[in-house]
Amino acid sequence: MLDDLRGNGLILHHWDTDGICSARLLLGYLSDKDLINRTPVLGNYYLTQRELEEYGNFDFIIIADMSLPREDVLALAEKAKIGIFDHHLGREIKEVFHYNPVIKGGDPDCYPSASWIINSFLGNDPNLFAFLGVVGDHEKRIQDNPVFSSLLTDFCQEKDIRFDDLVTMVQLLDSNYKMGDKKEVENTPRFLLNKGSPQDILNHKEWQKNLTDLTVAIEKQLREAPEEINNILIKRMHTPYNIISTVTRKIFWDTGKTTMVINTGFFEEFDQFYVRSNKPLEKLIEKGKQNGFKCGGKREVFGAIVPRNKTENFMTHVIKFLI
Ligand SMILES: [Mn+2]
Repeated sequence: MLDDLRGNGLILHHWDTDGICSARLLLGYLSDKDLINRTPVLGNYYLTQRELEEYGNFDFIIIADMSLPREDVLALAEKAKIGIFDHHLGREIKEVFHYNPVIKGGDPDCYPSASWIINSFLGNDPNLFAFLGVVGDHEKRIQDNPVFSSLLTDFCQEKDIRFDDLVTMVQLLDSNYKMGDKKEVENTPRFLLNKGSPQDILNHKEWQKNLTDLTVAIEKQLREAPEEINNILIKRMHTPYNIISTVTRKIFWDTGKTTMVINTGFFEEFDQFYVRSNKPLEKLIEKGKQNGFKCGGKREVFGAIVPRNKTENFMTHVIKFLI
């Protein structure tokens, strides 16, 4: 798919470390092409009407680490040749090149990030960007993955970096979307193309400042304990920072209990909704999509953007599913 692309190209990628590293790897491989990279409106797992129009004139579009709605992909495919590289759950979109081993039945443990999938597809040896995407999506939990924990240990030894440094790099790369800085998210893949050493990332002054501010905001949320209904922890918060996935992870990993977080402070008219559970969430994702909600996720994660007046009702349905 990547070897016969012509004309103007666009990479549409997730705003997190995995998405950024996926874009970095693709930009490197396609360095002779006329190519830009963009991320959707931060927090949106779909494209707005405006974005669909803006992206309607490219010859090819590569979507990385995002499970965009089928109708959005097909709208883009009217003009552009499309390639999707992803590891999120969902249905295969047969009309385009859709490379996602997980939806074809592959074991998610063997495909822990889009960056890993893309790097293998490109025929590269494992490298910093492939591993950063993996650490980004799993953090310390990746050390429980038998295959990848030993790959990571070997990589760290060979490059003389510590696993904790990889985690810090992820936090720095993720700091831009959490601050709501879409432009900087979009600048980062090219920054990594030109200055992509661990030190370049670790010593980036603006990202370090972001991290300090975010740590304060996250700790503030974690200080107020969640309520508990039927063994499910429910945390409501009102913050302008895009920290819902981080807050959910922390509560879930600290308690081991199914965790639901609602943030009413990020969007104007919508609430952010996020669940982490030991229970498989595939069916919940499917149900949400059938009911017309903007939602998605992976086996252990469910995220949705819900119109404010529907949030309470939506929450009741999700709790019913979870207990
Ligand atoms: Mn990912």
